[in-house]
Amino acid sequence: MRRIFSGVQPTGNLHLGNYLGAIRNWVHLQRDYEDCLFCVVDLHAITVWQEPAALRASTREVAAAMIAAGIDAEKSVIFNQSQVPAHAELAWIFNCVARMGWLSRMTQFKEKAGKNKENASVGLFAYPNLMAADILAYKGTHVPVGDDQKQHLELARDIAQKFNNDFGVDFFPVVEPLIFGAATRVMSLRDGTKKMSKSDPSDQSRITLTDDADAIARKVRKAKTDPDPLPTSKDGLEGRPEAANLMGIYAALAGQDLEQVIRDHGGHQFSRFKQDLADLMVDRLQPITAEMRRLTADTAYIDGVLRRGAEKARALSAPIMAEVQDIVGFLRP
Ligand code: AQP
Repeated sequence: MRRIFSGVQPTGNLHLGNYLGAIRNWVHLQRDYEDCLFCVVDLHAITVWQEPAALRASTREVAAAMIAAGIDAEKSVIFNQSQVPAHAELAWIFNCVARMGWLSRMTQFKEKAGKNKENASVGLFAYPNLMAADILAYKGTHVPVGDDQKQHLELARDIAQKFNNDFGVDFFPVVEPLIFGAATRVMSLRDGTKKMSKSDPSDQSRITLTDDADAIARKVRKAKTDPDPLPTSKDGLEGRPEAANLMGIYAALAGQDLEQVIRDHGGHQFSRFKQDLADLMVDRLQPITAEMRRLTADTAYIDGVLRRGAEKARALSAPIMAEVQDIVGFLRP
């Protein structure tokens, strides 16, 4: 059985990286895979402080973005993580399977906790165990994510294998990451060596899915570049992270490969290319933004989608969790 699972955190500032690296790929995958679960991972979000009202609003906004981008809410299961107890339950079991050493090597924890590790939440440290539980509570087999999640998925595979070994079972599948598309790692518009991210303090560093056409044009115009014209070959992108990022974004949005973008725009000044890129971005993103706004305002509809999704997700995870309990030795009187 092949089953897709993936998620996005409702932490605000949903951006072009989340769209090109994840959500847009999900839209394509739901055509090929019968079974797709797309989750608004609110339990993950609270590993760093979230204002409760903002968390609720972002949860609806992320669900609206998925639907506006083309996820079919009837065919795929869209839900928020906290409404399915299996996630937290299995995460606890995985807390007891995964080793401290494994989690200590996770680069995302090191980046997010920064110098002040003592003050980071325990949840932030154990985050990858919850991510493994998200997938394996449904025996998910394929996980489409951006490049930054590769290490966490390798850990999910290790956890599944250790669980199977420890209990002498062949129960959890080996999870396959699906990392594809022309923009698996969209970089910041202010620094081509840093990932575009929701938590970057500069709003100029990212294109968000709520930006209007003017904001998109302004941010692209102000994006950091170098003084040279665009390269005329792929080798010419070496050592030019900003050029590589903007050309990669163009390729992903236009549905072209990078070679084509280099053929069409190589030798142009950045000012000209930025105008083309902004026009393309507005053309591709504005219909999604408009639909997302409309859906976000219709809270009854969004809540209905999430409620029905959670019911389906609970039904899918319940028999798997019952088997997990039997394997672990929890008495089910
Ligand atoms: N810059 C990116 N390029 C490509 N894909 C990306 N993703 C995130 N950033 C990029 C992918 O988006 C999906 C959802 O991500 P998430 O909501 O779980 O959060 P994240 O990866 O922590 O996103 P941010 O923006 O980087 O948040 P902060 O600032 O909180 O760290 C994932 O599939 C991810 O790979």
